[in-house]
Amino acid sequence: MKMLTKLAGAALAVGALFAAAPASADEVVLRAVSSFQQGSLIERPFARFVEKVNAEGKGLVRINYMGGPSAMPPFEVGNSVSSGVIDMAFVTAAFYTNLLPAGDGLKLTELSIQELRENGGWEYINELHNKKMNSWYLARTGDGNPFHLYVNKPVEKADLSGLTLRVTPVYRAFFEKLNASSIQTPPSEVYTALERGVVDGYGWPIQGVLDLGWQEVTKARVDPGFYTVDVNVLVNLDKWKSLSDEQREFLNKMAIWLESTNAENAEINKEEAKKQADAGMVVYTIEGEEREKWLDTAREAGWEQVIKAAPDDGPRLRELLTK
Ligand code: 173
Repeated sequence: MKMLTKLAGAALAVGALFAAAPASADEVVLRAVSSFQQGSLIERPFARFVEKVNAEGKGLVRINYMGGPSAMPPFEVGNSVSSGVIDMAFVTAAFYTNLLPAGDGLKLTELSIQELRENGGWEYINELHNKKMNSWYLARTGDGNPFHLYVNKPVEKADLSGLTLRVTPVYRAFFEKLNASSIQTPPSEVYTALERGVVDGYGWPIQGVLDLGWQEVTKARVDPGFYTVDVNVLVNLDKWKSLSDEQREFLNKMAIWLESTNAENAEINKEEAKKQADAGMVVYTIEGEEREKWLDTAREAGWEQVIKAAPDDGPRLRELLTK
């Protein structure tokens, strides 16, 4: 909370400095925070979004991008957008399961966000965010970017006995179902946990390992990947309602553009896999029946955790998100 207070203080100071600047009376300024490190691959879509909004929204909407995990602990970002400490958040649902337990299911989607906007899935997800965390579900990034297990000990089968793994809610049910022990940490603690041998591996998407320097302390990636990254743009609901129709339409147009950039992930994934290999990381590929078991366990343990945590909302979410 100390950091939050400092952040709010800094915002006020900056606000005071520019109070006399000639801002258009109709321009709204949205204070935004990312739960992922600025300049990293996971964060890049949001950085591009902010740039585009600020370039094209002059006089209408401006995003004041206040920072990433050094400005606010990632597991606090959901609380902050919900309460209105910030107006906009770039955050994965795994970091706000305290507010929206069903959000854990977003990683389990088998449909793209474009398809979910067609089949009513987006509407339902938005309704859950409105009701449970006072937020508008503006956009989803991450489609086409799967999660993987990364390890420093050999993994040949769908069995993780004897391994202690760093998790978030994304991976916990799956890894534990395959007999791993788990420790939850934010991304900022992964490097040290590996370096000290506190964990034998961790879950993370195909993208971004090298941004964080983890290739230095990681032997191998386990294939296949599983699930789909969801990193979402949320807007505090009171703030969203206070915007004009024109401002909301503009932000929706920007959101659709942001979601269209998900199509770039296939290419980025290839580049990332190559960079990991160039850095000396090897790949353990689980094959045949074990591969089926790996993927089935991921899916079933994932939904089981969602439905247990959100018995009212989980089943409907599963209907809308799966084929
Ligand atoms: O921290 C994590 O491993 C995690 O849950 C996550 C979620 C989305 C994107 C990247 C990481």
